[in-house]
Amino acid sequence: NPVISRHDYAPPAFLIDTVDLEFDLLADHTITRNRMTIRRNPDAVFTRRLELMGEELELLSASIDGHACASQLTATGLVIDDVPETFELTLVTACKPAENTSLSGLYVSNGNFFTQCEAEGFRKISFFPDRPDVMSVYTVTLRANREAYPVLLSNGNLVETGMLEDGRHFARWEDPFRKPSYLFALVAGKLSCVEETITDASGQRKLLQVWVEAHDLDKTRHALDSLIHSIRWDERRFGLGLDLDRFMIVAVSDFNMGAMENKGLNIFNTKYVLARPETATDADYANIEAVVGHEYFHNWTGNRITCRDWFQLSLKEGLTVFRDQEFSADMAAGEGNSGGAARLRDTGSAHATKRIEDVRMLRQTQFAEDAGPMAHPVRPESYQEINNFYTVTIYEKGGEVVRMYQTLLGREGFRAGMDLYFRRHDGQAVTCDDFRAAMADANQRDLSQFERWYSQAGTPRVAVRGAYDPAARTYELTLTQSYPDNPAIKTAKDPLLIPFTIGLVGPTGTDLPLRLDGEAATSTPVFSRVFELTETRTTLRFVDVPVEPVPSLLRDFSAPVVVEYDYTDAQLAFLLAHDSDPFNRWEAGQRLATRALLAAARAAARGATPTFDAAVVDAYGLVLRDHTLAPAFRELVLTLPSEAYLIEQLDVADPDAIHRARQALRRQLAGALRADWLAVYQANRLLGDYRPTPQDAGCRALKNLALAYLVELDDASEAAALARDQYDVANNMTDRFAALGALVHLGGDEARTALDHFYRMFEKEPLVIDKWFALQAAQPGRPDVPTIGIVRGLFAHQAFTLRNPNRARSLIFSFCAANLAEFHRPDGSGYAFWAEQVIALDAMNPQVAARLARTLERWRKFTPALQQKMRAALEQVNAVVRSKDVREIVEKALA
Ligand code: B3K
Ligand code: ZN
Repeated sequence: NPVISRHDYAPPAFLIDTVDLEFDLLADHTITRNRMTIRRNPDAVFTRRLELMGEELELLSASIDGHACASQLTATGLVIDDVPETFELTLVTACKPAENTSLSGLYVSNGNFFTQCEAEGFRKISFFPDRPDVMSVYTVTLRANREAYPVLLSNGNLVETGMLEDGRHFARWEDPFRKPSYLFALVAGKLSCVEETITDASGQRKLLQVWVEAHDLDKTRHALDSLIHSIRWDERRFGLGLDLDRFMIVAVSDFNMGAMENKGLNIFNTKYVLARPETATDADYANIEAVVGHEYFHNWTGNRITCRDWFQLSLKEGLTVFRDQEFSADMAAGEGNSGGAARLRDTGSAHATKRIEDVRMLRQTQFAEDAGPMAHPVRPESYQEINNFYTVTIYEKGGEVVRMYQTLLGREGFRAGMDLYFRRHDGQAVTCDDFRAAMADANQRDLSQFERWYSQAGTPRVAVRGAYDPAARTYELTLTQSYPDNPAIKTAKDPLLIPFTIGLVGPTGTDLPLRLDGEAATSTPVFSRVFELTETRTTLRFVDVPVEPVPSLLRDFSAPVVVEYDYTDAQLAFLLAHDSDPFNRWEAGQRLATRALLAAARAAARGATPTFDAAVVDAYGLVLRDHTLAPAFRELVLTLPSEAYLIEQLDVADPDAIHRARQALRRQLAGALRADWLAVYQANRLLGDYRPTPQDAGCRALKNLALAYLVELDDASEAAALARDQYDVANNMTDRFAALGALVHLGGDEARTALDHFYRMFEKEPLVIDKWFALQAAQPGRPDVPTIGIVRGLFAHQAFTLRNPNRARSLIFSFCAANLAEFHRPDGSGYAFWAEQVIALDAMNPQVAARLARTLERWRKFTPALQQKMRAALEQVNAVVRSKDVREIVEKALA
């Protein structure tokens, strides 16, 4: 594969001011006429050679200013020599949407047309300088048979519609805003919509639509509400409004990722649109709100200001992730609704709940990525296939980097930086440096060191030591930054500017006032402070400290780093019970459990029975019984660190030992706290209609966690009865699916009966059938029935297809990525299955194949016996792989 390097960036030789596209849509042969007004770019190296990118296109004609012109097809596109300074180029091409299984470019799903252009899909639609720094004004005319394709949509505003001969019709759309080709979209087919007109903050009427297949109309309300909330939130929080007369969301069931922010015409995976209580879980409701928000927020952070090149991807993705996280947190805290005081009481903990969920996911996935062969900086130095770089580093670590500006500059300072960013760059394609400069200039701050967060890969460690001097009443914290070894990382390891929030907790559990040596005493004491670490080693000397404190470090996870501090179990139990920072309360519990689980896993790997001392159980028991804590928070604390997270904490991981250790602790917690679990289960049953509010969702989560613990008991008959009853009476998918999960965990005839019942009940709901596949693929194996047998059986099920990414993910990814003990069975059966599926997908849909390929990239983490089998599977794939997507992943893994 050729390597694309950031340092090779050069401005485009030609600029395209307008693009006029006409489509004659036919599933097996679509004709596209593309008329572009082009001029030479004065800021680029002079050339008369126009080079356009194109893939899988048939060129029917090319003309300049109305005259046919010579052109040469190359491996990557089309070249036209001796072009004038300014000219109009018209290209007519054909493509084959029905044969397009990659779901990139123009394709057909359930008989309807859809497009996906980011990152490089537009070149499958027409020859074009398909790069984000070429921004043009688009006019789009769609022509198609009216009966088969009654709805014709594209970006911007609808300006004309009408009938044509032969039962065809047309629609013309104009997008007044300049945009890069990756934001182009069209949709055509049999779709219905719900719509609502709202008045925005400036008093203008805006038409909002959610388009779905007719039978899904009853599942659109939540997405539409989420869109309205997103619009209101961006007006309030950032003063940013909707800039088009209409905004459309379209749902499609065949989609490679979550959703796409095409200007005015967002295209979504159905999974992030469709919801009604009977079919969608609380998590689905929350995800829909988050993704609708994310794509809507892109309209300013991504579309109005876009990326100069794909190395700057985090400029829009990290920023937009940060924005959607803040939106979800505010919504959870009741700020989205004119909601009453009752909701607002919970504000602090609702924000913390969201933060914990986000950090948990960051640490489990991004920290792992940063420690493996695909490690890259937030602004990568090179790539082979850009689609492989839509990573958790670009998105989630990028989001943390944006959050750190806010932590360093304060909310108002951050807002000033955002305002300046829009004043300077609206309508432009810019870089991460431009964003940092806006933040620095708006706040008169030197943020040059902060650049390292963009250029250096790897997860920093901050080792902390504390020393109390009772005579001097001082407490000294020494913080030392470093990077762990990862041979895949070639970037510098210079000290970072780390915002590090600290509190000191006194023996009664309250925070002590913070004053550094040399600072004047203030009348209003501060109990939590952001310190800026800039050197390899920083010493903070606190004065007037009356007693030895327990340090509460990196409160609210103020930077994406690993903190190393030698807490005793007693100190962790103390912080879990008292820390005023809810994030660190949760963190203390996780540290306590992680330490116990790792010790138990090491024992299990040696063949010993894992045991746990009472400290963990007692600490968890206190939280379980603490009714002053929000249920959602208790559920998070009482959920043990995941197997994937634990694997990352070990030098040599044995997934089976980790699984057995974690199961042993679950069983011990179940048995020791049985009465409490039962009480919590009963106390958190909700009566009445389903509401997807964070409060209700928290109760359901805690209740269902209780059920999951109770089915671990040796005598699970009581739990089985609860699960059966819950399954039967549930008025929502969260409860029904949790009960089904409990029954499947118990196994036997009851599990089979429930699974059959569930399948029949939801046969016509593909998203629910995905859950049905996923649940079975993720179930623990039994000695006589390894899960791989079940997975292979389901692979042959009539409802299974590799073509639909959601379905492929539900079965294959749930097994390979979410059922680690079974996937890593010592016989290598999981790896053989993995190799088969990567190879099959590689020929069909390289993006999905490459994602699956990544589930084996951490192979060097495991025991030698497993490593050897994984390497063999990787080599097997490497020998036959065709796409550059999978090749890049597998080669880097083996390197
Ligand atoms: N920008 C798209 C992702 C495109 C992925 C291309 N492989 C969705 C999003 O981040 O909002
Ligand atoms: Zn995005």
